[in-house]
Amino acid sequence: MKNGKAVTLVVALTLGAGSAFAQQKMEGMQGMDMGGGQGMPMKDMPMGAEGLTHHAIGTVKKVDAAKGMVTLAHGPVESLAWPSMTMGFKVKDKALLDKLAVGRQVEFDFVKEGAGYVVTAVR
Ligand SMILES: [Cu+2]
Repeated sequence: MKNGKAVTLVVALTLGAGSAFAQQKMEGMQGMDMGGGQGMPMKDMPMGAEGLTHHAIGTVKKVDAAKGMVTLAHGPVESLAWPSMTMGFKVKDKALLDKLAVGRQVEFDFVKEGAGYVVTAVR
């Protein structure tokens, strides 16, 4: 009987300690998951990049006022490690189209938005 009680006590203690340990371990793992969440900036990176404003100089090639799109032959963009290229941008505000006459060379700011890039300012 005495031995039986002792065993039960030991088992209880062990279980208690075990569950406490398991809980700590789980908390540790949650902490690690949060760390993984910090590693997640991999996933969030596009979002982070989305906040960045990039600058470029380009020549207006085409304007689609109805769609609020402009095609620009732009120079290298250091912040994106882009070479020169011709590509389409959306304009954030159609009023910007006033400054985007075909053939004009412009200095412009743009941001990543979803899968595309949006011109936010034109100088
Ligand atoms: Cu480009």
